[in-house]
Amino acid sequence: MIQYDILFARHPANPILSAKDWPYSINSVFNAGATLLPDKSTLLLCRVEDRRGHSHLCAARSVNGVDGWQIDGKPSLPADPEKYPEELWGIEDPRITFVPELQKYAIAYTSYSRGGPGVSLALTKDFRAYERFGVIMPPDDKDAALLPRRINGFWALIHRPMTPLGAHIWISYSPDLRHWGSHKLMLEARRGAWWDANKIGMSPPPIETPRGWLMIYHGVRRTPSSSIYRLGLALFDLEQPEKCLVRGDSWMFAPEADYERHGDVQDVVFPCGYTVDADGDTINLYYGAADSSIALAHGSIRCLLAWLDANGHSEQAHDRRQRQT
Ligand code: BMA
Repeated sequence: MIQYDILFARHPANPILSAKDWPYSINSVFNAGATLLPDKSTLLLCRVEDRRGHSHLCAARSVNGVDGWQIDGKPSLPADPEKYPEELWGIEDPRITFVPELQKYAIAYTSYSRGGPGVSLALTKDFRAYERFGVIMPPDDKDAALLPRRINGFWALIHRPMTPLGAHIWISYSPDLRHWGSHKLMLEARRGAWWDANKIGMSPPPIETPRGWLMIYHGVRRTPSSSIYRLGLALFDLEQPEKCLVRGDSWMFAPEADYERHGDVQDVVFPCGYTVDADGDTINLYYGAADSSIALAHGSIRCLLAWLDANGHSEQAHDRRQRQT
């Protein structure tokens, strides 16, 4: 008998996209950014790894977001190391945010440079032409997304720099999307035996709800044989997003299905995007499975918030408990 809440139900057609669906030769496709287009069709900007091991981004479009994908016949956003040397070893893990003020989609992605992964930014209106900003957060940094609107007049970027103390989630602010500062720690990896000890990162861009920014984040548990990538939830203040209101104790989604447990990298579920249905509640989460394919799971924003209330604590309460134990 299952004794835990199922917040995301896997689609029976999973995995919905894999290398065999691709119109050109690739190794694998996973970790896709997602958005709805003006005609309400779904666009996935997929991380595609070629048979050198380098990644590029390729757009796939579908009317129902499940099947009938129209996949670009060649890389939609290839790495361009001639102009952007930081893209030498490819570009990975895009997160898409539609920005109403700009009437453009912002794509934050990982550039794999000689110095490690950094965060790059591009804008697009149609996922055909892209305006590249280059690196906005130098290595070692990744797992980034732009918030869809300014906070107190400034653009806000969530990202995950590596520090000697661990891999924690930060937020930074900018007047123009190019110059970034006011860096603030947003969510810390826990320590010890926790499922999200030592290394966490934002997964898809946060979901704006009336109660706050709802974030799905990944926690990496290192085991003697490998790592397990699982997903948890946290809620942040709408106008002061570095302030965590509630954080879930346990993970709420983890590798269980065969396509999540086995592949190029075992035991990985890694969502970079979602769409929300017209009801404003149903969330369609697109996630990379075992760095080998793209899978889909459905949830409810209302249920995610209710689960946090029942299974979460404020960060202050958490700090207190850490001190007591
Ligand atoms: C992370 C990222 C993801 C990848 C995951 C598991 O660090 O690089 O792109 O899916 O590792 O390999």
